[in-house]
Amino acid sequence: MKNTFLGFFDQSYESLDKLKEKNALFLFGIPFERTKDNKKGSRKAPNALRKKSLEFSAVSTTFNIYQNKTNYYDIGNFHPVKEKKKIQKLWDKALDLSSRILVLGGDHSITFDTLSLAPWDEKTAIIWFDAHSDLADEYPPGIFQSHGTVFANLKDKLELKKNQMLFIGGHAYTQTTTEYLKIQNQKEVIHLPTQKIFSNKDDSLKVISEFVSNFDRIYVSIDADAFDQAYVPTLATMEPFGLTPQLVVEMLEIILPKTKYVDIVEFRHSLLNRTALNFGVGLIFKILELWEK
Ligand SMILES: [Mn+2]
Repeated sequence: MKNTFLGFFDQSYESLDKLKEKNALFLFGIPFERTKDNKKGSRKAPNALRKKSLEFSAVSTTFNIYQNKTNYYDIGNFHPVKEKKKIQKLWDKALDLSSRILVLGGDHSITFDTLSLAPWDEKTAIIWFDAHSDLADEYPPGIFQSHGTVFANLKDKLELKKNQMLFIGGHAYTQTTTEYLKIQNQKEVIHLPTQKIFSNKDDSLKVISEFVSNFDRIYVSIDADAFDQAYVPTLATMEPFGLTPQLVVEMLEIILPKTKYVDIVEFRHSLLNRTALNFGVGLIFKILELWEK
């Protein structure tokens, strides 16, 4: 028996065919960590976030999940490789019902599993928040599919152009040199570094608005390490000098109206420190609130 995210209807994958109402939101988890060196617990996040959500009310002065026009469904968890066909069917269903998808990772490699099955054309773009660009060709050395190679893999497989890829929040001293070279001078993707957002917010928001205006459909991936370590102190790769939640909300306000998919990944917690989980749940409710506007 799974916990269902607060305010979501517990919908089994098997009964998905019966759904006919449009404007739904399908939430599902991918409790999966791909590479051995990174098996530090983000696979526990989908169920831990659901459980943590039960401590919230899902109602605030600006949002009430029980009075929204969206139909919220929690479809459960899927294995990204063994249950690929089910994830594909969820995309088909979302398209069919003009609906959105919200995914709980897992490590960042799961974004490749979900978005390589998504519908793409030249009016589709991806925006990711991350301390690192995740554009390595191999990470760790010899491994070609991991949390460090997601966007290099997606760019290759889907033949995405530079102007379809906006990377927000890079700043970490732990990224690889290959990654760094790829984002230097906006070489392979468009990059909005954290420091630029802090020092010139208005210009940065303008870059985002202009990017968004070029597309009909946007997919968003949020790595918890884009936020400053103070907000997510138990991550496998927590980083200092990261983004603040308020800045990310301001950026999401611009991005979310055209967004059909969001994933939040790498939300690792420990038994003694559940700050990241509490923050993750709050972030999810904030996303739902902004989607409702
Ligand atoms: Mn990442």
